[in-house]
Amino acid sequence: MSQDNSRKLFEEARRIIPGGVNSPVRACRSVGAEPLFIARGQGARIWDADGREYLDYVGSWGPLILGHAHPAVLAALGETMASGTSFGAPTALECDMARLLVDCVPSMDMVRLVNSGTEATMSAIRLARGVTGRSRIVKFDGCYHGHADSLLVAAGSGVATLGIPGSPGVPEEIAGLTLSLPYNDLEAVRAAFEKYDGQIATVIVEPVAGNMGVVPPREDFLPGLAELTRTHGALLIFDEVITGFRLGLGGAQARYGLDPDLTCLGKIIGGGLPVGAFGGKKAIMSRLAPEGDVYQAGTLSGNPLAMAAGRAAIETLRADPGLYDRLEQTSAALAEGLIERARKQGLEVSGNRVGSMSTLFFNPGPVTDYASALRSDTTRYGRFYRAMRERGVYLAPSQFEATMVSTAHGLGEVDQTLAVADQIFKYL
Ligand code: KE4
Repeated sequence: MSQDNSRKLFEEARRIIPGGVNSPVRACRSVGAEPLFIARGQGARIWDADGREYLDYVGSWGPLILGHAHPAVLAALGETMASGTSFGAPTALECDMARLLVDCVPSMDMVRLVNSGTEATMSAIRLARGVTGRSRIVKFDGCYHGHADSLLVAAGSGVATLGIPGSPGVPEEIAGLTLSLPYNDLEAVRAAFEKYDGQIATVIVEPVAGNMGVVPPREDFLPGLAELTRTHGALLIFDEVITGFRLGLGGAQARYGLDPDLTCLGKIIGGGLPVGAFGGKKAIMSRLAPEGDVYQAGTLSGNPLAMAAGRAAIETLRADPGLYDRLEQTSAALAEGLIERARKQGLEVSGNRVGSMSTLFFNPGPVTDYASALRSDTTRYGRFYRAMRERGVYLAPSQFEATMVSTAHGLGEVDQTLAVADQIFKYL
């Protein structure tokens, strides 16, 4: 079938929106394709502007753990918008959402709502710097925490070498305050604290990495970060924008039994509407204005529509005790099925999965950090992406993202996906 409408829309978009998209990865450049313009979604499926149907494994990059247009979310939005869309004043909905988050996320005593994951991590970093009086921060290669200047930093030339700007426009003075270290490398973190002792405000980490493809933490990694930050008077920030409510109601911190000082959330907690949140211990969060002196603000923070959609999504997740087990089964069937079929055709692949987030790497593996992830055959991934999309399966347009399964996907969708992949692996 033609893709005339998507192509026409893309031509129009490129004249008035940089690259024709409002977020770079959507341009599909790394997989040698043009973006599809999506017209609608329902459950596990989306339809493009030319009416073609796809099984969707992007899920809006994570928010749609319940699938598209979930009835509970739509009902909550309809009911709420009838009373108006924004007031710039506190609402009971914000108390409901804050209560849900502090009840579900073990480390949270208090929480502040914002409008994106970037705002959440940027604000958490500022709070950690304000509370500790220190300026340096530690992040990890391959982890993405949004596009705030301090976090758009590439690794320095060697381990424990100060960061270099990851983008034009990020001043060296800012990038130079960030250390980017290899994920899963506790020795590198230990060395950084020894070299910059007393200067590091915080370590921010994706407790399960999702932005270099899925990379789980080594067993000692997260507990080691907790111990090192505690010993050196730095704060530990878990960026759970992806893993929050994805890996369970308590996210990765509940799954691995850790107690970070601050946690950043996003995606799922907005039910598909713009949202972010950061929260943690009362003694830390109380330093935020207007109670404290660390400034942070937002016109639409706690927006009623995002709160209503997020509350409906979280309450739906909480109401079904078997939900995460079913997600686990569906995701395991998909991830293991893809690896098995690819290897049967002689392809060198490996895979990582935690809960309902997984990545098939065109890489013999194991993929344990960014350096090993970068050894993947991204050209072959591009061929895989394009062939799957032509046959109605919509994957992330990058080897370095996560395949997201929703509650709307079942073993029927998995079988359909594996049958398509099987045909493609034969000639990939
Ligand atoms: P946003 O500002 O895009 O809402 O969130 C930034 C962010 C923070 N932390 C983590 C762990 C994240 O994964 C993200 C954003 N995720 C990417 C995809 N992996 C968003 C996709 C995009 O940039 O268009």
